[in-house]
Amino acid sequence: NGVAHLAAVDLGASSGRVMLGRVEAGRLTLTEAHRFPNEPVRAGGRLHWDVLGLWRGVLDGLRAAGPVTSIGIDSWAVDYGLLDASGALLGNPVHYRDARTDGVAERVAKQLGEERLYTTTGLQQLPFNTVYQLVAAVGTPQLDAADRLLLIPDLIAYWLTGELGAEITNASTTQLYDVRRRAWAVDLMTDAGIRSDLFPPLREPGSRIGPVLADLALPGEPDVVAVGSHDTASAVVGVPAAGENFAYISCGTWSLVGLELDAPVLTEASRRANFTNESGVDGTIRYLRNVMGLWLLQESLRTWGATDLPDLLLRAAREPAFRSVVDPDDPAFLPPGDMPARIADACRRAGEPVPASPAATVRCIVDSLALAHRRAVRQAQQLSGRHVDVLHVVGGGARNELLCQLTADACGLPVLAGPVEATAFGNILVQARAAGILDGDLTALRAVLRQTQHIVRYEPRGHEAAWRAAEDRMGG
Ligand code: ADP
Ligand code: LRH
Repeated sequence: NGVAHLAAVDLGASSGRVMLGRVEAGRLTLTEAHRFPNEPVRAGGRLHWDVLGLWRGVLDGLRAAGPVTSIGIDSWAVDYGLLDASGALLGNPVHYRDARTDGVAERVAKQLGEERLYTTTGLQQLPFNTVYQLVAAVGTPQLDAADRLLLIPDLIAYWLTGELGAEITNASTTQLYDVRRRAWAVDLMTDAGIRSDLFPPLREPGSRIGPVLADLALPGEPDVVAVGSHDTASAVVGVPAAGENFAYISCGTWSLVGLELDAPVLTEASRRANFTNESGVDGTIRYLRNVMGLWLLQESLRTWGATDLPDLLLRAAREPAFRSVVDPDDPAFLPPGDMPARIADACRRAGEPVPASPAATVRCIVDSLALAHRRAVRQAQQLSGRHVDVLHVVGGGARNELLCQLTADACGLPVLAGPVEATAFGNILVQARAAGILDGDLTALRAVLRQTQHIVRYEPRGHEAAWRAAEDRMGG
């Protein structure tokens, strides 16, 4: 009857959701079938993901979604589960914010060479890249016993279908993937002391993974289809851009700030600025920087036991601008903990006034994030030679009016905010094209979103000199 139902499983660092997409006559609507919290668990001195809790949420969501033709899965990057030779999961996946990688990146980068790492993989140095997690685990009984490594969305796909594979957009975040050859970087693995036989064959977004196992008894006997399984890859597909000259911020737990390019930028200047070249859908490159993002706010709310974010943001909007600014990318902010205290410390160290209330702390976070967005948007343009005239903000942060307006002001660009669920949209769009229900390139897929999604526009209000002065105070 011309109506297709497709399910997107989207596991974010703060919540997981199963979204039901309905495609009819070139229009796409999305409804939430199920949402569940994603709360890390500390056990035996390690921070873990509750992967079985997430799996239960996925199954509950897929049952609630009803019969679908296909299912696509995406999640946060870099983390993995290990399987033994019988396919059993060995232990609980470790969270990328766990301390086991402390100091490892520096050591490995020195051993392998920072330039070689960058020109091979194109990846920014983040302490938790998969390569560093694996080097930290070398010699452990668990890694010795492992037969296969599956990144989180590939693990969920394995449990749904029994098929092993590694989808390329997420494989590209391991720092063990050759961005130009589009293949596993086997030499790097060997030189880092990591067994290359752990890694399953690569698969492309849009390829069919397999039918859902019958014993799961999901409605509609769906297939699982590979999508941009890195959530940021799907989010970028879900950016409702009209042309090429746009920048984006996928704004959730992280702010992923950058451009969509046709080819990686592997220059020395790009490496020094710590810009990443992650592989995207249709051979594109996500040229971006990780900015610490709304994690700063999430951890502050957790510390305060506060729940009313909209009210806090209203109060923050009435606080004076730029009273205190910090560099959000300070590594001190990476691990879980008392974020307001760390922000106060950072202010003290930099000679900035210490925020005296939760509203003042929130204002400091939002001002500082807007400044970090400005820095990254400008650097991305300089380093790539691509000029942009509009900035799309997608993800949960698109609901943060203060952040969107200040980001427009800081960047001197109009901000187009929404959709909040860009990742699920990008996931569904790639499935719909694989099923032959939609066709065309990314611009054509994005046109479907522009027809149906409510996008809020924020105009930049000027004050360039004040933003420049605040950026100087942020340092970094
Ligand atoms: P992730 O995929 O990393 O889990 P999301 O894209 O779901 O993240 O975004 C979550 C963030 O969205 C929250 O940390 C919060 O800051 C922001 N957010 C959610 N709801 C609102 C709201 N009503 N107003 C402002 N911000 C919101
Ligand atoms: C966002 C994200 C980001 C990665 C981080 C680990 O959810 O996938 O792109 O850098 O998580």
